[in-house]
Amino acid sequence: MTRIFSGIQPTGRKHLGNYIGAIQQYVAGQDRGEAIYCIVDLHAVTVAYEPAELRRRVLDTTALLLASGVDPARCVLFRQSDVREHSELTWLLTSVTAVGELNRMHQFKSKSAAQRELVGAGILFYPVLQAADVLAYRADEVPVGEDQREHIELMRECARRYNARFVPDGGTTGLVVPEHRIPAVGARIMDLQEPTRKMSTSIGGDEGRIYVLDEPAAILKKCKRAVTDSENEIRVGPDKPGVTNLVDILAAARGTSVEAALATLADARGYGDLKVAVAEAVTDMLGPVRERYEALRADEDAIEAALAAGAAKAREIAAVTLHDVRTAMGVGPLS
Ligand code: AQP
Repeated sequence: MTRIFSGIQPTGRKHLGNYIGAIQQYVAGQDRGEAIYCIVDLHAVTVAYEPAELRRRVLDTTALLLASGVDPARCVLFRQSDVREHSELTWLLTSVTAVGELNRMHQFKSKSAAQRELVGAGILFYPVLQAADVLAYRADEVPVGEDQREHIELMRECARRYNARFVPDGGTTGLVVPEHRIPAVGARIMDLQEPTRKMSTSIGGDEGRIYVLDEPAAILKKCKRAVTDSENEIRVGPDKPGVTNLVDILAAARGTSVEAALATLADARGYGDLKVAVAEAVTDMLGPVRERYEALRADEDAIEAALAAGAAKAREIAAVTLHDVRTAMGVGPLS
């Protein structure tokens, strides 16, 4: 059975890009294979943060996943720091990771430039931790948005190098080289105010991003104010980033192709109609999530219990990989 792994940060409020690029795929993954999802609190400490807020955000993000349809009965859902094997494997994988590759990562460049006081080494090592997250489970597939392509390529290279160096006979104790799985539509949702840049948690203002928990009125307002162009012609293409983004969002929210979404707009009177259609489709998609969220978030004991049960299952899998890696690398006694 295909093993699927993905991690999501407990930072900030999740936006439409996170929902379409990642969370929707998590829900679908539960029907396609053995799905393992984790809230990556160790990744969140690589930039400035508040400890009490981090703990709260983990619960927020877990409740959001549950409200979206991630079901602990059908997947393994846990908090990254509860499974110590991630940290240990990160260190071991540094032996097969080139510092030059880490230096070249776009996210490292942009996030280190954005730090005001301290550029922590964690920003540089972030992709190694991400590699350890996935490789610890010998996952076949990683459902994430287009922006993670570079990081997935790096983890694939880590796994290949590890196998070549430490499991040269190609035996079953090696690491699995995972595949990147990006959604057919909506792999890169753009900012509504600056449609040449991806919708992001850390860059841009609230008016450019729709939050998963936004009320319908806020969604409509943001869609109506979305930046388009002066043509009033509904078509997609690189010369029309604003309209292309809106049509992409419409297609992803309705679960159709871009062509099908465009066909339904044949009678539209212009961008006004397009924007209202987008707002309606997004509201229909996110409304049920928002309605379920409050009740789920209120029961912190239930969230913690679900995370603890998930961590126990995750640890069982990761411990086997760590045993193999330690043995192959000559770390610790033979067992
Ligand atoms: N604009 C996007 N379109 C499609 N997918 C996206 N993702 C992020 N932005 C878009 C996908 O969302 C997942 C969750 O990412 P995360 O919460 O773990 O990480 P993040 O990097 O903090 O989220 P952001 O919004 O991308 O924050 P910034 O811009 O601050 O780094 C990932 O699978 C990602 O591909």
